[in-house]
Amino acid sequence: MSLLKILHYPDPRLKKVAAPVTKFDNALRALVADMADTMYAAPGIGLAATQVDCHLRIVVIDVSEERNSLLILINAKIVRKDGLQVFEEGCLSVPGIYEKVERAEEITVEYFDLAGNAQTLTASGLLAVCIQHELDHLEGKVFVDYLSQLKQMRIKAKLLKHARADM
Ligand code: K2U
Ligand code: ZN
Repeated sequence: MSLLKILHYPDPRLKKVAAPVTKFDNALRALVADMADTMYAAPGIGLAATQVDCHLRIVVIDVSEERNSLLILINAKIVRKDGLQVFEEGCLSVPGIYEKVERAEEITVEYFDLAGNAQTLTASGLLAVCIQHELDHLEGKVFVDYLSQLKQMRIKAKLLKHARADM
């Protein structure tokens, strides 16, 4: 079990765009295991590789009550979006900040599983929000980017002040 360091906003590495996974090997399996350990320990219901400074298109998610239904999305792409929903989001990279974000209510996602098999998933509700939130991370986007410039400035100032206090 290895816990990885989660980058905190406004770290510029959170803005990097992740590259596709090309090797479905033991190194990938080890990274996914560490990401899952890190997500469960945080605790969170999702984690993107970008957040642990690994810029590959990998996301782990578990929205189950029992915390025993790990979903691994590799090279995921949203191919259909329907409806709208508003959810008060948080983020392991933006500790202590919760803001409403509008996203698609239902999505269809094409991705590869850990064995390299192509899969398709249709999700709605919290799972749809989480998948969209995590795939944003792989594009270098954090949920605060949807907020007003004033709110973004205030959040940046607050988190930078906390970071200095922790030094
Ligand atoms: O990307 C992350 O930081 C993981 C988020 C995923 C998430 C954000 C907003 C909405 C749904 C999922 C963390 O899990 S934030 C913690 C959390 C926990 C339970 C429910 C919602 C958010
Ligand atoms: Zn996040």
